[in-house]
Amino acid sequence: VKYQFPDNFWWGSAASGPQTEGKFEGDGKGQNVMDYWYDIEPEKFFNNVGPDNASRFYQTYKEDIQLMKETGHNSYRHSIQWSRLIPNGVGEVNQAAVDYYNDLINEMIANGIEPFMNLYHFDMPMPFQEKGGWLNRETVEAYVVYAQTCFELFGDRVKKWFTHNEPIVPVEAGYLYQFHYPNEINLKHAIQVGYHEMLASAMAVKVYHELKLDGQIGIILNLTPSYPRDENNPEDVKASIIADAMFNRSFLDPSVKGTFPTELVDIVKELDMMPEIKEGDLEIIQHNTIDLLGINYYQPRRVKAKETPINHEHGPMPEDYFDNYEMPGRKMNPHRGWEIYEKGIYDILTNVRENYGNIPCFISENGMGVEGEEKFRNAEGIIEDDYRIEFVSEHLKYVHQAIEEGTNCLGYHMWTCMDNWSWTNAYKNRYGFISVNLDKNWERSIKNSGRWFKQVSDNNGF
Ligand code: BGP
Repeated sequence: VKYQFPDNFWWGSAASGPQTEGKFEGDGKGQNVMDYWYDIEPEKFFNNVGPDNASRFYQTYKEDIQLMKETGHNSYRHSIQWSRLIPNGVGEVNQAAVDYYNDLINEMIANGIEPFMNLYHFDMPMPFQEKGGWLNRETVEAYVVYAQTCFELFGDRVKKWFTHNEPIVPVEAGYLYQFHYPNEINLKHAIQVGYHEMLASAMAVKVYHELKLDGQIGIILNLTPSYPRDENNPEDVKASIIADAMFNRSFLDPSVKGTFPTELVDIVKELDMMPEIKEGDLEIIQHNTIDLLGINYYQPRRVKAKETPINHEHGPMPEDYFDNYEMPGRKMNPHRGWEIYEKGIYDILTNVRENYGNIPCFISENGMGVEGEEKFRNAEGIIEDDYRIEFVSEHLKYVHQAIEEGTNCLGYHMWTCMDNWSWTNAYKNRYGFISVNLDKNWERSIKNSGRWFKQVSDNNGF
């Protein structure tokens, strides 16, 4: 073994309730925003495949947990579906959901897989979406009640909790770049939504700590290191600092340090777009920082000083402050159109060590989306995804280096365990260690990468 990882390193993968369980309203689940959007605009979803066609984990989790074992998982992240547990968002708790989550958690533990539970993965209960979703302060209050319900029901066994997955995504997707409902372009709304998500997170952290449940609570952030076109050009560097403040530090700073970056606050004030902040909010954010940081890393952001004219059509936008830079020669994933830059993971981990008090952290998502993966299935029916093995091992080398240099990184979770449904992309990009054959009744089979990962986990390195 050349790259040996620390003892008790977390090897596993991540997924979410909405992407794996499916809609299955039969068991008392309420409607969430994705279910609703699919009902009204199915054509927005790749091949018209919606959330009711997720990978059926709700029915097959027992068998799926065996496959997790066979692929070396000692931990796995799932998310509780708010609208499954509390169908109207507030009020009555759905007993079928309590039974299901209890059984899921117990089954994982019995099989040596530590459950990591996330509370929010883009799945706003519809009764709250109708009132504006995260725009509305009432959602924050309801979310905190939901969080407390989860801690009280499952917190005796679940020791790793997360308040949100990628809170920047509802901001970007719903209110800036139009890839999730409600499809707006409205920076003022985007800022309010982000602020409320952050406040809700701090309030949930507070409740969790008050319950003294002997576990850790954190947040999962997709961090995209912002590299300037030219490090010696102060205008490029300034653009990269602003992009970093907007897309990374906007959640990273308040989550870990309890404060918002001044670069961002200055811009928001200048635009006269300060969110509604109630008395005492900022103290809550300041005093209720996280115990554990989950880092999702897929690709970096490359920026340069603004050169193109500002587009005023929709009012102010983040891109008024920088231009994206398509660096010549950068390595691209030909399938997903995302840059592959392995060293980015090291840069993030180093930044967390140097500038965020070396808070305990782990890689909570990293992975390679591939279209048309069926063509790599061999005669034995196994998908030969050696590109994924290379992708993961090249990233792991940098994780290893950061740990050697002192970063407190405790694990690596790939996105994802088994191919799953992904928002508007549905099943277009496959990410799993395990394939799901949609033409063969959702049949599962372990890919080459899953077999490889088992060895990595068994050897605690590679
Ligand atoms: C992350 C999300 C996941 C998943 C993944 C892959 O940002 O946390 O939920 O969607 O991206 O995304 P896609 O299938 O669009 O390539």
